[in-house]
Amino acid sequence: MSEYSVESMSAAIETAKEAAMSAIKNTADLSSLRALSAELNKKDSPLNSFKSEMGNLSSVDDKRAVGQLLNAATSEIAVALEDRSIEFADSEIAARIERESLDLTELLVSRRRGHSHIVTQATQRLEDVFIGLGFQIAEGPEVETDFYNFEALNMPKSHPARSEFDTMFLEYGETNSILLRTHTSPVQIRVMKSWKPPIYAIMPGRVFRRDTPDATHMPVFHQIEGLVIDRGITFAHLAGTIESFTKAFFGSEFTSRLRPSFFPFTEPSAEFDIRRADGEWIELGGCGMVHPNVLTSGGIDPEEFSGFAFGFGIDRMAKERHKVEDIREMYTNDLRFLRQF
Ligand code: FA5
Repeated sequence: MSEYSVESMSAAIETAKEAAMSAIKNTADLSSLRALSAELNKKDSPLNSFKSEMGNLSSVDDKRAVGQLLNAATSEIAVALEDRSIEFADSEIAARIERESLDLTELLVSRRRGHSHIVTQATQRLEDVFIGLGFQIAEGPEVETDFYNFEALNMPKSHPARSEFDTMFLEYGETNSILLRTHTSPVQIRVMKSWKPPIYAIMPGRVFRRDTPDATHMPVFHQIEGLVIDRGITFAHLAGTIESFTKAFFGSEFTSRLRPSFFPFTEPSAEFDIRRADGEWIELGGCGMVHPNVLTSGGIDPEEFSGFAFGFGIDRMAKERHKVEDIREMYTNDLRFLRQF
């Protein structure tokens, strides 16, 4: 058999075709398929080189037979290249859909944002209202000395009013000299000692008493103290300030009244009540004209200056504003309760 017989060329064409077909099958991606396609279509590729070798066959019939075989192999390879390229395009589209798909039913767990407790909210609102009326904010320590909590507020050791403020003493220094403050009034003295009149101050903070918890009492609660010291301050200024505050904080349907009362550190003294839209009166705090002895304790000359002071229970204000039945509910840390506000 000569080198260029129909049989030998057919076998070689078949081998070259099989090699091309398996190379096409093994391509990993579109770019390697493109490179392989360029390789197979090169002039000197194994299959293409058979075209020139065909000329060496002796008979026309042999040339025709090998030519048909070559055309069939070439078109089979072209079809395989096309099919493989469609396969790559399809899987590329599928991967892209997978990559870019948006699941609109997916629930993202977002972090829940907390908010301030209603007593903090009330304190901040009170501060805003009083700042609007021209007051400045001051603060004092929760652990106080007997001097600031009682003595300087015209309550000497034997004063019966001290029993109303029975509190927790700390085992520190002289016996019964350091205590958890029973009201925010000691901050009045601290402000008088460090500021110069005219003084328009509010002093919010936490206070402590040996009170048994009930619907309107807590052993730890919050007050906001007010202090005004200036020349020519009268009880009318006190009443006017309290009425403007009531309307600004609770709304225009609320009104206030002052009832005669007694505090050792104010003279005259009054209780401050507000009237709700349903006609009920609620006690919110005490107030009065600053006692001359208190002005003196604070280093202010009572002959030159006069002033008024007030102290409100913030917890009770928050309770009223949000119509909470029982003050204890605000401190049980029940999220179902707290999330309402
Ligand atoms: C005082 O504490 C005075 N320092 C107020 C004052 C300041 C008078 C300046 C004059 C001049 P009283 O003990 O009444 O006063 O308390 C004031 C307010 O705190 C009460 O009206 C009430 O709203 C609130 N309060 C008192 N005890 C409790 C308690 N256990 N729980 C919640 N709120 C309370």
